Amino acid sequence: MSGYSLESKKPDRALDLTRIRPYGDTMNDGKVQLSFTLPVPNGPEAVEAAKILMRKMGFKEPQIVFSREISESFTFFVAYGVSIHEIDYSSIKVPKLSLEKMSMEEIDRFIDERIRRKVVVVGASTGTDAHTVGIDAIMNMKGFAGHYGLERYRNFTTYNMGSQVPNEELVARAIEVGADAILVSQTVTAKNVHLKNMADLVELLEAENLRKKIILIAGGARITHELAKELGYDAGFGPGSFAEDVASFIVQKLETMIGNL
Ligand code: B12
Repeated sequence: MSGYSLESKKPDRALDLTRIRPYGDTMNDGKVQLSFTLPVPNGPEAVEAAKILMRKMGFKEPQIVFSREISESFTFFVAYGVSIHEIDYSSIKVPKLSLEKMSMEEIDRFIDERIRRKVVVVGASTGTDAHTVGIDAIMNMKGFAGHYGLERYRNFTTYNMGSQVPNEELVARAIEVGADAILVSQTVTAKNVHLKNMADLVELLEAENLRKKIILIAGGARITHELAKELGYDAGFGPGSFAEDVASFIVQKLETMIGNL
C-alpha cells in the first residue's frame, strides 16, 4: 500500500480540515497524552493535583496513568485527557525554506561550475552553549545518520570552532578566513537565552558592515526557519537536517549573491 492518507482513516466521510482535533482511538476524539513534573512528593494528593492542573489546562476527563517520584519531592506524571479545542488546518501558512536539494556530488559540481572557488564556512555552538553534537553532525567529516558532513565536501573549506564560542571570536575568525557563511548552533533555549545570543550576533555583523556579505545560518533542536528569519538570519535548520540541506542552501544563495555584485 502506498503512503498514509487522511482519507484512508475515515472512509465514511471526507475529513473536514477546517476543524481538526487530536486523534486517539477514533477520528477527532480529542484524546491527548502528555507528561509533566510537579514539585511535590508522590501520593493521592499529587495525583489529584495533576488532575486539577489538567482541567485548568483545558482537558476534560483527566486520567493519571503513571506517577513516579523522580527525586525527593518531585513527581513525574503521564496523563491522558480530552482536548476541547479544534483548529483550522487549512488556514495554516508556515514560512519554509524553498531550495533545490542536491546531493554532495551535485553540490561539489555546482561549485565547480558556478562558484569556481572553494566555499568557506565557519561554525560553532555559541555563547554558553556546550552542545556540540548538532554542529558536528553538520560539519564533521563523518556527518550524521549516513549523511557526510561539510568537511567531506571537496569544494568546502570548513572551520568548526567547537562549543561555548563567544560571538566576537566567531566573527573575528570569519573575517580572518574570509568566510562565505557562518553556522551557529543553539541547543539550550531555556529562558530564551538563545534569542539574545542569536540577535547579538546579527548586531555584531551589522556593526562590522558584514551582515549582507555573509550568509548567516542557525540550527538546533528548537530552531525553525521562521524563528531564524525573524532574528535576521538567512535560514534556520531544525531536527532532521543534514549537511546537504545546509550546503544546498549556501551554494544557491552564494550564487545569487555573486550574481548581484
Ligand atoms: C548530549 C546532551 C548534553 C551533553 C552535550 C555533550 C556535547 N558534547 O554535545 C552535556 C551533558 C554536556 C549536556 C549539558 C547540558 N544540557 Co544537554 N542534552 C544532551 C541531549 C541528551 C542530546 C543533544 C544531542 O546531542 N542531540 C543530537 C543532535 C544531532 O541533535 P540536534 O542538536 O538537534 O542537531 C540536529 C539539528 O537540530 C540541526 N542542528 C543543530 N545545530 C545546528 C547548527 C546548524 C548551523 C545547522 C544548519 C543545523 C544544526 O542538525 C542536527 C542534525 O540533524 C539533549 C536531550 C535530547 N535527547 O535531545 C539534552 C538537552 C539538549 N540538554 C539540555 C540541558 C538543559 C542541558 C544543561 C543546561 C543541563 C544542566 N542543567 O547542566 C547542560 C548545558 C550545558 C551548556 N552550557 O550548554 C536540555 C535543553 C533544554 C532547552 N531547550 O533549553 C535538553 C533538551 C535535555 C532536556 N530535555 O532537558 N547536554
